Amino acid sequence: MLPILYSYRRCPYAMRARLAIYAADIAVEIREIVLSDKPTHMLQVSPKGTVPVLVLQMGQIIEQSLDIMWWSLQQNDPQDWLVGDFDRMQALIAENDTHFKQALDRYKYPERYPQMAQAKYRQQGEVFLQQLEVLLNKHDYLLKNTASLADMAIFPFVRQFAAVDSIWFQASNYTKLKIWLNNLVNSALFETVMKKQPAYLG
Ligand SMILES: N[C@@H](CCC(=O)N[C@@H](CS)C(=O)NCC(=O)O)C(=O)O
Repeated sequence: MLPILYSYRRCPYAMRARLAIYAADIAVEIREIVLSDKPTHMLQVSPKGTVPVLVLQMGQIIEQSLDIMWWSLQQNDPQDWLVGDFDRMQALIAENDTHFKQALDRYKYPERYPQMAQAKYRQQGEVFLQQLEVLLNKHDYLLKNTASLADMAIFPFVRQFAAVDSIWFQASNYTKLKIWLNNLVNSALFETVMKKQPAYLG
């Protein structure tokens, strides 16, 4: 039996888990869940009810996307995603997962957060985009000239941010960020992890 990955195609956390699993060339059974009808087995092994969840053969459960990335790359890291300044990778990912993700949710669903105008939420998110642009002026990826864990953990979220108003994003001055995002989104690896899967109802 293969390890099982409970996943959701469009979830950026699940995307980054799949990116690491495929990069590490680990065979898994992908179970594409329906968020409104989660499989019983998934909820039994991980009652918090979020994807991704990785169930290993010995019954071990890994239920945070970053832990899944970390576990996968420790098995096999052919593209050297873990090579580099680990503290900086973690700091960037932490910024993504807190302030940037919060701004992204508000920018994406302004009707749920009527306290401020959508443009304000975009400005909040742009603080992070500016930080990334500075780094990408120094090298092709965030920490070096090849991708690291930080790029792979972050770009699915920047992709969502860019897609909220793609005309605005394409017209923006984030020159290097646009190239970076374009390369990652059009990579063979991303194409592979975004292949459609039939829904698993369990
Ligand atoms: N901290 C978690 C966050 C995962 C998460 O929030 N996933 C969302 C989908 S993008 C989810 O499963 N939400 C549950 C729901 O919508 O019912 C991780 O890194 O894996």
